[in-house]
Amino acid sequence: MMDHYIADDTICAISTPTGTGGIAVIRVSGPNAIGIVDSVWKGCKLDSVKSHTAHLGEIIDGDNPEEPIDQCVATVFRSPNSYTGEDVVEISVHGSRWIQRESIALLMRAGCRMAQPGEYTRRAVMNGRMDLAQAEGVADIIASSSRAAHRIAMSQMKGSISKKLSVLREQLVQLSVLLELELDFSEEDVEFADRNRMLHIAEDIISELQRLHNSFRDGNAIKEGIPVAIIGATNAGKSSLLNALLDDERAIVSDIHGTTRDTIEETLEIGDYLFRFIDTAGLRDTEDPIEQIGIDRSRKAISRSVITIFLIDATTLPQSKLDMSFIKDNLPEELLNEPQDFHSLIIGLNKIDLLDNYSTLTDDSRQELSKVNIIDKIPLHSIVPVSATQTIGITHLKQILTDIAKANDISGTDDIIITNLRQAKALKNAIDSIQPLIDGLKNGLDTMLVAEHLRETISHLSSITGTIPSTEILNTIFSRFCIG
Ligand SMILES: Nc1nc2c(ncn2[C@@H]2O[C@H](COP(=O)(O)OP(=O)(O)OP(=O)(O)O)[C@@H](O)[C@H]2O)c(=O)[nH]1
Ligand SMILES: [Mg+2]
Repeated sequence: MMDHYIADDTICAISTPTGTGGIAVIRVSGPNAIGIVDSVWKGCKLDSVKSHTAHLGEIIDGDNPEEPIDQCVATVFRSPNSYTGEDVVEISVHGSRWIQRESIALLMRAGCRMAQPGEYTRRAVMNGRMDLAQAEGVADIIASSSRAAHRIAMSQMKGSISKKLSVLREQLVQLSVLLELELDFSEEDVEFADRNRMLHIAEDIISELQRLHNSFRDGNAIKEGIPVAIIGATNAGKSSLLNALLDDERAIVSDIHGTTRDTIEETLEIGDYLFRFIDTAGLRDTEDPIEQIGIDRSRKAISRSVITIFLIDATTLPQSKLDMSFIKDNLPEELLNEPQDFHSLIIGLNKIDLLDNYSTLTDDSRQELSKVNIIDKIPLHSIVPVSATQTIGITHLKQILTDIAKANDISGTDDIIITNLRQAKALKNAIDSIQPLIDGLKNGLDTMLVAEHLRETISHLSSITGTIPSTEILNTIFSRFCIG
């Protein structure tokens, strides 16, 4: 079992980013952590100090005791009250590359092994300091690049998903115990678990699991960047818009129609959110098979996006006036066929620097927008006049994007959110195995089979928090860590 995991070696690594810094932290963890650091330490004997205390001293190479490597602070955490659950010493050295390199080399000569990515957290899981979902939260916190992503990861690290699932799991375990009893007394034809009550509980649980599973799309968008597809006809200025948003010459721009052949993705943090912009190949009829592949990818990008910017070259508008029926006629079919619950549509009118009636166009868009807020079931959020090359209206467009993100933000609610593919898959498996349980209960299925479905559901739920983690699951999760 996990609580009895004892590593036989002591690991060390630099836990701060590579490079030079004011301070670098070297973390040493394992059964011999304190002894090993003591053997290279000049100062008070760390073996005799209290847990959770910090001590000034020097790191000394025994072969060259006259020349200390650094003056530094060692903080001692005794097992089991440390991050890993083992004895841990954290040494804060001055952050020169030389000091970091020499200190690690010295610790390794004294008996440490270099830690693998994620090994500290892995040991924490093995020692029951946290469960797998929490460990995934740690990886997400280290990787989080926006406030919203950080908020979700924090809640996961503190165990919100684990608590929720353990309540659901506990209910199922109790039912399972009753069913097993029934099976033991099968000859006597007794019913310990009231079938109606079971059905009730199973239905409550499946709807909760479904809610959690549905949160994955939004949760993952917050973590990986909210996907925003930029689509439209060739030469509308899509790549120019991407460059203007990023303030970088990322995509090739030219007046040749069909310049962008493949989708280009770039992330950008705006306000509290991370967005993932997808520049696409311009939509047009083409004989060119390569261009056709690109266009197919553009259409797919629509279905992967949460926000779609449909960009129109405003100089192609009839009489350069905003004409909603013209826009509607030119909307790509894929957008109209998409399930609309996730989509917000922004219509961008580009190249307004080339128009004389730029201000009337702006007024028209405001007026049209107040009349139309839905085009064929797609919620039309805004009509924005911009100039990608003259960077007019870009700040406004960014504001609109964060407004949409904020309006749909689930990270600030108390609801628990799944952001992790492994967890989403396990939830799906649990849902798939609880459904036949529900059907079975309705149709008076044999106790033996009901019990089997129940066991399967419990095992899928357990795999999320890793009540019984397999080596394979552990390896997959910790291979995602770069540090920690
Ligand atoms: N005057 C003006 N020209 C623009 C603006 N935006 C883009 N252009 C020009 O329009 C041409 C096409 O721009 P792109 O960004 O390559 O257009 P695209 O939509 O990516 O085109 P494809 O990749 O072929 O689908 C280029 O010559 C740009 O310089 C703008 O706001 N004003
Ligand atoms: Mg392009």
